[in-house]
Amino acid sequence: MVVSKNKIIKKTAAKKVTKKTAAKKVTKKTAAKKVTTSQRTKVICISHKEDCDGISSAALIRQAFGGDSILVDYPGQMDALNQVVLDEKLKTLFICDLGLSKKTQDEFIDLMTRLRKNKVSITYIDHHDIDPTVVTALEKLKVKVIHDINECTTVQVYNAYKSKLKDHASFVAACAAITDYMQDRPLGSKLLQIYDRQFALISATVMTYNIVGHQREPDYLQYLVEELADSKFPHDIPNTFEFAQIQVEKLSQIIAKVKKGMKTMSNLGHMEILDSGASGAVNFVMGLSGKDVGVAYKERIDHGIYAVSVRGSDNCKVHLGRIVNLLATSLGGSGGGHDKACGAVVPKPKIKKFITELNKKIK
Ligand SMILES: [Mn+2]
Repeated sequence: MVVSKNKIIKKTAAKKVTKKTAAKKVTKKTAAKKVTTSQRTKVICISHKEDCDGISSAALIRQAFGGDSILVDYPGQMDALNQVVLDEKLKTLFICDLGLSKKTQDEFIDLMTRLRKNKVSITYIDHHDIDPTVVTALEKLKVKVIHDINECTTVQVYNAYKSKLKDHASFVAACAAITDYMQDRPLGSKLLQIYDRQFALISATVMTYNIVGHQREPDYLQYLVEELADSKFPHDIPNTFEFAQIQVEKLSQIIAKVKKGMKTMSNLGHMEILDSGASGAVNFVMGLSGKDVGVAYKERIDHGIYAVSVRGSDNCKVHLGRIVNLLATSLGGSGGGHDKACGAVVPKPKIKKFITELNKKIK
């Protein structure tokens, strides 16, 4: 109870711009106090921790609704959901920027069913390819589904909850659109137009490098969510530009390593990555291989799997996310994503098969 009280006070402090908002908060606070006997008061947002879109979605949900963020990667997604199902204080749940795959969708629906039985209000906001039967099942459960494959998640959060957000939220959303390659979409492009393009590009890029470079520091990622929710520009968060410079230097070393270690098949370039993230190297693998598809994979020794990143060039005409979803699932893993950018989790012994089969399926 103390925790949620603090949260409410914080929220009020952060939002004291208008009298109207302040008045609203006070009523909420009283309401929260009264229901100490009944249980559910918590707002939680589970969001993707690996990129600017996920972190920014969590930040805008926090600005609009308060509450706490749980930041996860794809392998940790279901663990987090299984945890919140047990949370007897949970009242409102947002799930952002976390696509579902053939492997995870049934369990996801099952978890949503359990949460809905406990009257938890759920909103699922995402832009990854989704099986239409999953949307139908979620809507039947009265899970609010905000889903558009044409706009990044943060832009959709912004669009849905504009009235609860500050003006600065449009900048956070524009940056997320840039990093998800979706700044040319109807809503994303409008948001970017509000700001100077170069200013938005450098902000989005610095943000991305700070997120990617701090994947093993959950407290720092939480701090970024809080700062963005507090309407900070990336350059106003201490040391972000200095940190980005370090990341840029690391990337230039990855270029050199990819040039040496990359291998090619008829339709793709691929490489096992040892000392950086697969997603940071995959664009270089594609670009430097001269092929229209690049695959980078990194072993997760603790999980017995490979984390795989796949990218397609503008010339790539197949939907990589769908192909990878089916292929990874058939090999006992999972995966999915967009037409030209997607990922997979593949059991360690199946990685060779994954690559040769992918090479066959994309010609
Ligand atoms: Mn996204």
